[in-house]
Amino acid sequence: LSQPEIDRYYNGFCNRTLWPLFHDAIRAPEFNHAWWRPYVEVNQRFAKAAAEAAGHGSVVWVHDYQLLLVPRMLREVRPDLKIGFFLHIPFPPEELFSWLPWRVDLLQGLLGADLIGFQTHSDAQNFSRAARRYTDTDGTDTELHVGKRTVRVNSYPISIDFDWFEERARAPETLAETLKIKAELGKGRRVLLAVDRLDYTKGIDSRLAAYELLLKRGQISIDDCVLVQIAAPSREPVFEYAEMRTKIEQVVGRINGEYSVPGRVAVHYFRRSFTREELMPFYCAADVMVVTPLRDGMNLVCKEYIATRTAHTGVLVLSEFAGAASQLRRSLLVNPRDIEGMAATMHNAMNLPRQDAKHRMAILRTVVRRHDVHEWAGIFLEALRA
Ligand code: ADQ
Repeated sequence: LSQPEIDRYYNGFCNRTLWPLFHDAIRAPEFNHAWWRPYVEVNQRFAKAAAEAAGHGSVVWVHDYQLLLVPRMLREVRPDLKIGFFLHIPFPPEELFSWLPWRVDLLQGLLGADLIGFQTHSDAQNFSRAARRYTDTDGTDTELHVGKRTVRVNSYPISIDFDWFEERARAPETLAETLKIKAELGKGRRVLLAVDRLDYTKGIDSRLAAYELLLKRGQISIDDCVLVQIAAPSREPVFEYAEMRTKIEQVVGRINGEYSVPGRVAVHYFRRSFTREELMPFYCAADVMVVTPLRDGMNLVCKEYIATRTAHTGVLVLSEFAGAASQLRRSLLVNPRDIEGMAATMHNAMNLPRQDAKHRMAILRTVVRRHDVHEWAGIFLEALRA
């Protein structure tokens, strides 16, 4: 991609129009007509490359909101292909989707696929409703008729490589690193952990506010707990991201300014990328994992945490607005817009009776182990080939 394409296609249409709109319009989406042409052109480039690479009658699997037009473009030149599409982010309800000046083009783009997969049942339903409303498609929520073709629509909740995380959690080097991190964070302090891309959908500021409230009320003290926030830099050229970063860093500064003492900070904040291997000992050291997005397609961080809990210890606090919430019912579910409620649940998580915590974690582990990423890919591709 050229720099103007990165500005208009990627930072513009993908990340200032589609991303906020598809995440409940948490930030106001921009509808800039100068971004549409580059979006079409880049999608055309991907479609052309795929058309050239794919063998006769083969399967092509297109991923995510950056390529919504590719299925149709590809079908026009290669009707012999089996085309699948998977959306990693939520599909918005009709009331929001209808804001898009290009709504018909985007729906028709997707309807070029044979099978369209979403993270959750309600995402799939939102799409089918929008397709029936704005295109001349009819059918049910799971089968749409487009001319003589049938397009299947379903939910396929994405997952992780459970075995990799579990094995890695048991590795001696991870155990050694975990003990080291625990000692450095302070013996006897319970560790609350949060791991996100620095994105306004992830609810980082609300989580910090809830933690600050607990400190302020004296319900917790820095002697008995510490919050570790790992935040990977993301989409920095986009204004809303830079703005959010400043805000979060101010809040972290304020909390630490107020509550830290020499050798004991209230919030450890890391704004850099960690590899999977580097994240492991943090997952293993965490007594409570706090995953509180305002909206998230699925969220894999919570599943990774669960996979590392080989002794069934640890408690997951999870937002109701993460796709993962519909699978992980035994986590402690929170509404991230309810700071009081979230503070209460975080407090509860830190004090959950051991037996209750173990019971919940055992069930969560069964779910993630059974529904891992291999199952996800297998089921989707099998359905596509059928
Ligand atoms: P993301 O919004 O990027 O993905 P998420 O699922 O939480 O969100 O994370 C994806 C991967 O990034 C995970 O493996 C995680 O460990 C890693 N990651 C996150 N923060 C990190 C950090 N600070 N440092 C290092 N690694 C970090 C989109 C959707 C999600 C959906 C995924 C997959 O927004 O809802 O779950 O795609 O479909």
